[in-house]
Amino acid sequence: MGAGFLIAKGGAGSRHSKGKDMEQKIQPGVVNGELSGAGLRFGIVVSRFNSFITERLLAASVDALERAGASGKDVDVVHVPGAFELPLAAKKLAATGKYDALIAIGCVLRGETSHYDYVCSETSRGLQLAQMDTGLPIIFCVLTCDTVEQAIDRAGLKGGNKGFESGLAAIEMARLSQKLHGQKSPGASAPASPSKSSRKMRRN
Ligand code: INI
Repeated sequence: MGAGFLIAKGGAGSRHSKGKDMEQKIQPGVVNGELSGAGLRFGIVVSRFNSFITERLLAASVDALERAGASGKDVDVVHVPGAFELPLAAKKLAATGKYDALIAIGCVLRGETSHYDYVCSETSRGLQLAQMDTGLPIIFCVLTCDTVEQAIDRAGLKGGNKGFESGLAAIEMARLSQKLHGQKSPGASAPASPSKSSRKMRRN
């Protein structure tokens, strides 16, 4: 259902403006991804580094998927050593064409050196690149925290659980992708040929 907007034809002060009589209601189309996980397939890539946090995020993520109707048999979990390895594993999973969305789970804690900055920036950049290259939604569930207390808060304590949020985001993006796939204006001309990655990811 579209939200209503009032459009004043001619604009205020225009010589065509005839006040309220000229106001016209239009209903823009709004596209949302529903939160129903039934029948969807998910891949979760999770880092072992700081596993006392990442395993809590993982449990909440799976919980969200299952509560929204996804089946356990449709959820695969892949472990990697650390956050830095998440992008490559995610990209390889995406290339299988088996999944409707992926979730990348990690926890990077600031140390005394600049290592943290490299891991954070390359992990986020790599995951975004993998998502854009493959066209498959990849949910970013990587905590980047200054302290372990901040991470604990976001893995089931004061700040809720970012893992649960990531499960819901994966479902929403999977459903939205299904809807947006192939949508084009009736007047638009077809692209010359679909890219290799979009051909690979095409589903019914
Ligand atoms: N990996 C993490 O997932 N979290 C961290 O906090 C972290 N720190 O601080 O070093 C970390 N480092 C390992 C990195 O992700 C790679 O696994 C490693 O460099 C091997 O490529």
